[in-house]
Amino acid sequence: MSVVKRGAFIVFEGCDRSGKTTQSRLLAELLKSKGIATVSMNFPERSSSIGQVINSYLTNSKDLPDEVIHLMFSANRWEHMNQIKQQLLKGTTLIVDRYSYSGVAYSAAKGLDFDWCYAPEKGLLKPDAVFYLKTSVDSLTNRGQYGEERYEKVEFQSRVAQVFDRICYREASYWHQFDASQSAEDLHSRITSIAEDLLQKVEAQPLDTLS
Ligand code: Z5A
Repeated sequence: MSVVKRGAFIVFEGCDRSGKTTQSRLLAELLKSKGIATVSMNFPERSSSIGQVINSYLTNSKDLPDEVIHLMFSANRWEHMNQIKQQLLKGTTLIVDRYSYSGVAYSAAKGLDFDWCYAPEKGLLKPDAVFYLKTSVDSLTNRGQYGEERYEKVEFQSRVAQVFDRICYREASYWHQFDASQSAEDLHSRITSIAEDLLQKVEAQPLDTLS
């Protein structure tokens, strides 16, 4: 009897315009071109009713207390957990653009308590790897469409970057930090070599949860 090998759960994190969407797309395209079942997702997932409230908040058409929007971002992940688990267990690799760590980084940067921010994430599926794209916030402001959404202000993004660094230290065992100022092509080839090793490594491992 053949045993189904599970897919890998890969997350991209970093400040706005650090290249997460670009690198997620390049990695997903590469894996698919090699015949590896791959699905891309991003958080917030804006199509659900919770996601639509988050979208209104991010585009500045709705105001909510910091605690409320934090819990809505988390609920948006929880509402997709079964779907994510099923995909992984049937052998599909998931490439996810932002996850719990963005939730913690943006809310703690507003001044909410770091541990309070982590609490609702506990029990969610833990990624096998997080690819953290890091560079100076100043260099990111020159990239396309910076400044259109609520959080895209330099001072705020600098605080977000500090919290991401703290999370990277806390979660060091499965975080991989990359210099996001290098070319998209160079980043892609570095990320690919880690991702390909990972796919083989995790296929027989049980899924884990955030703690
Ligand atoms: N948020 C939260 O508060 N709580 C949560 O729990 C979650 C999120 C999950 C949603 O943003 C917002 O929600 C976000 C955090 C908050 N804050 N804001 N604002 P989003 O995820 O929808 O944002 P995004 O659409 O993914 O975009 P982004 O993060 O701003 O960008 P990116 O994905 O990191 O970068 P990109 O789209 O790949 O590239 C940006 C530009 O740079 C583009 O013109 C590229 O061509 C260029 N680029 C990309 N790579 C390079 C390199 N290597 N060199 C030069 N130029 C490059």
